[in-house]
Amino acid sequence: MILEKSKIIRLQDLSQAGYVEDDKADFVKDFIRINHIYRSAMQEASTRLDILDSEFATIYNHSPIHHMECRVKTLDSILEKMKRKNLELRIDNVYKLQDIAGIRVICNYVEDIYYLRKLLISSNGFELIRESDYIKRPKPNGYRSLHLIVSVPFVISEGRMELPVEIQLRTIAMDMWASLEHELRYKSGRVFTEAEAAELLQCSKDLAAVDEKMQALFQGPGVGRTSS
Ligand code: 0O2
Repeated sequence: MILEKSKIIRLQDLSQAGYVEDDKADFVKDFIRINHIYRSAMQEASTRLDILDSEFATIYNHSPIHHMECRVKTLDSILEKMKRKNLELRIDNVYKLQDIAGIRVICNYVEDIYYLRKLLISSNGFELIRESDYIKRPKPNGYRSLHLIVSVPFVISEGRMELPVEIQLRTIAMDMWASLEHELRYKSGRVFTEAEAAELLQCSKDLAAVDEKMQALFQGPGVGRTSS
């Protein structure tokens, strides 16, 4: 199942939202084009992941992907990130951000994440640009996921293009922690006390232990990924 969080952007939507004004006008028009091409790269990558998932399920009788969520970064979020990175408001600077198109792949088990990684980067045309393994080395706050930036080739009416897509792979347990931590931090604009931060870190460790136990249960004594 692929859930797409962002929708197709039209100039009239951005005009209504008050974006198409003075200094931002040219940038906003170019952004619509950019949104389309990144969406194409994202769809290409999510389709490839979906195919790999089905193939895996056919051979091993186990589907590694629980579900996927896709999004192209919103204009607000791009503007905020460019400001944070001190990038001038020019469209060529948008290409310096490598997470304009993003896919979150929620897997059943930790091992599924590394199987998918291997399948994805050995599949034709997809090149790994950058990797951050926050599963082997979780962030100090407890955040765990495998982040890949992959260069994705695709074809549109003007011809062949290649753009980076950020792929975040995580288990259901890792996703639970990240979603709730994000909800607590952003929605309520909360700054965690030391005790709360320690509690969140402990939750992450507990969930990592659950992931390990579920993986062991899945494999069971003598129950592996046998071909059906
Ligand atoms: P969104 O809307 O989720 O995309 P960057 O800051 O992006 O230049 P880098 O190294 O790419 O640097 O960032 P990082 O930290 O590897 O990964 C950024 C994304 O990972 C975030 O995207 C989150 O989706 C996720 N992430 C990273 N750390 C945490 C965390 O502590 N908690 C949660 N809940 N998610 C995290 P954005 O940019 O927040 O936006």
